[in-house]
Amino acid sequence: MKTKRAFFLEAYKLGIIKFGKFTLKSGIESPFYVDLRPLASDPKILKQLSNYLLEILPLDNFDLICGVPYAALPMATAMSLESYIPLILKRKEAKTYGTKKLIEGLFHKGQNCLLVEDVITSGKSLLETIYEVENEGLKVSDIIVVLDRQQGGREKLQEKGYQVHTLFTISEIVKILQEEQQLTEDEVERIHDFLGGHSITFEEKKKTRYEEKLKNIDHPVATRLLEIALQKKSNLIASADVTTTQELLNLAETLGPHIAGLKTHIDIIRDFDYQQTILRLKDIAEKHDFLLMEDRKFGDIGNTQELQFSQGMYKISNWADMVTAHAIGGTQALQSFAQTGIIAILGMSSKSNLTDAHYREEAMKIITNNPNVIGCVAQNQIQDDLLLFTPGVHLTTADDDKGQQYRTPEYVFKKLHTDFIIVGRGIYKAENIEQAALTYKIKGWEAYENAIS
Ligand code: 5BU
Repeated sequence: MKTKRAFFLEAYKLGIIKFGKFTLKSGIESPFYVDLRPLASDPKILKQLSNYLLEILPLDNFDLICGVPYAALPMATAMSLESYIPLILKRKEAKTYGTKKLIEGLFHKGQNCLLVEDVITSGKSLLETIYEVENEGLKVSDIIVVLDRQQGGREKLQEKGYQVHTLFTISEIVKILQEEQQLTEDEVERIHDFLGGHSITFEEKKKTRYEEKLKNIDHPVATRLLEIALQKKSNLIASADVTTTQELLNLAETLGPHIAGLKTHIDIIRDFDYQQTILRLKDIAEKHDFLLMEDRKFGDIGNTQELQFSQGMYKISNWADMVTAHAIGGTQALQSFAQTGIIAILGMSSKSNLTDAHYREEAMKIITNNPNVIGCVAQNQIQDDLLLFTPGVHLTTADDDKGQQYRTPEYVFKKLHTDFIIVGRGIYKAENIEQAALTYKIKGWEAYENAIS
């Protein structure tokens, strides 16, 4: 069997939990909405689910299985098929004719019946079912629940002496989705406030305008980049992940008028030559007014980084306006880049990376004291006196097969409050690269304007 986490992520794709603003039956506004019924429409998932549920139960204790109508009925049926524990069916309302039975199937008094429920909130509907099942002379000792919304139901039932087993809690799920970068920190905070019984607001903070950022950030490179963005109405940084000088220069020349910056991985150029590659690239950058970001991702001790930055054949210090660097080497290591604008890597876009909330918090402490850090690469909102650069942007959000995860410009501006989108394959792999760059430029700017208004 796959891990519980992997199973959840697959089931999640069926749309069983939604995040946003929902008004519950009680009139309360909730930041999430759960409906596990779609699970029954995927036989493979339903079968797997029943096995996960059976795995956590003391199966020898039960003579019968009964689902709380309706959502748990297919789950109870699947569990019965997998375990050979006989199923009984509880009606929602007693028949008004014939036997007037409330419980259907074969059973006799004194048997112990396992109850199955999809979601437990206050526990009210479960208590009603328990009462009705017990009324038929059956015993209920255990209840299995797929998802505990953590709103007191479990405790209430346990106080009454029932053993409640749960496959997932909402906190567990929120943690998984946050780690998978499916939820922003704002959303997570709101959910925790809600679960903690605190009042919540759904108002989303507006994204800070570039003009405002210009006032808050005084590094000359950041100022220049923001000025270019405003003047060109472009927050697009094209990632030039090509492997020859000619391709790099062609890309720079064609995209130049539409971009605020060009991001390079200079060490992937096969025919690198300082004169031919860099001096010509520099000319094009000047002609079309865009900045150069070398995505070197420095991650060594200070002395080595200094050498990697200024020596060797690339001589990055001579030409890059910005460089990317990990904060992993600590405060002093991050002082290796003279006045070049540092884009510190806080969170990566790839699947199962190690830049979790704790890492980001510690990295932020290192970054904040460095006057040359002008911004971060991150997949979450960051403080207002830094620029946020977000790679992993594509108009279609299907991930690649090497762990890259994509989001749309709309998403990253609205949810992450990004300042600059970094787009690689979405542009340089397009049939018409100029057209693609224009599309990303326009979409990026529209998304920015929507996020600030
Ligand atoms: P893509 O083709 O749009 O997936 O290219 C993204 C570029 O951004 C590529 O050069 C990566 O090296 C770079 N990148 C990234 O994708 N994710 C990250 O977290 C960081 C950099 Br840091």
